[in-house]
Amino acid sequence: QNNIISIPARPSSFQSNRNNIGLILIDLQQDFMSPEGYGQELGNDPSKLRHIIQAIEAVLNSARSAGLMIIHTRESHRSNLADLSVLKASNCPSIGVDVGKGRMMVRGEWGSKFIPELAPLDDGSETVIDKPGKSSFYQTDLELVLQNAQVDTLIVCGVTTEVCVHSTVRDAADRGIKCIVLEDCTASYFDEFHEVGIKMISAQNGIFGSVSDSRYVIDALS
Ligand code: TIU
Repeated sequence: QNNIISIPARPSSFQSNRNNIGLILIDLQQDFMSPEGYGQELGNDPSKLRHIIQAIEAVLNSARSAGLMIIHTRESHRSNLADLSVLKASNCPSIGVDVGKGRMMVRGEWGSKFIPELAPLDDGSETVIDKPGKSSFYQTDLELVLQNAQVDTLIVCGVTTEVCVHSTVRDAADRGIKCIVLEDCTASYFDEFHEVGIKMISAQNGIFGSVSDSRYVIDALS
């Protein structure tokens, strides 16, 4: 197996040793992806996000076969909400509230569970990051985990493009971690935010990272 892989992307294609590449799946949890979760409580239509599930499944399977490090994040809080800032509590009053399916955005509750199609393997080999903020790096050990594995490049899938995907990718760029965001594996409740959010990543010579597509990654890993 050739360890050097090449992924077509914009603004420029990317070459790296597969041992230094990880796959990160951002917040593919019931609260955002399913009816009666937190996203819907915010006034959004969760079905707007579901068209990406199949493409992410294909990328996940191919990353597993290729032996890439796999990271799953979920935006969620402690049961006593001790990690919920006063500002977030005030902007998002439904966090911690049960409107039928359990307390929204709370660890261990239904909303914080991964959707079954994209759940981590049962054997504990994949890294799960519980995060209280929008960036996957904020108050988590993600940077340590990546450093230990010598992963300096992330293939990025998940929701939502302009919120947790953007916060994570911007934060990664400042830390010197390269992100390749898959356009067909990220989504927003707002079509125009997805479109412009993707454009913003690769603009200005890839100011926050690169943009690619699931089929290129699957081809490169196979
Ligand atoms: N509201 C919204 O679009 N997103 C979030 O609150 N979190 C994530 O993007 N995961």
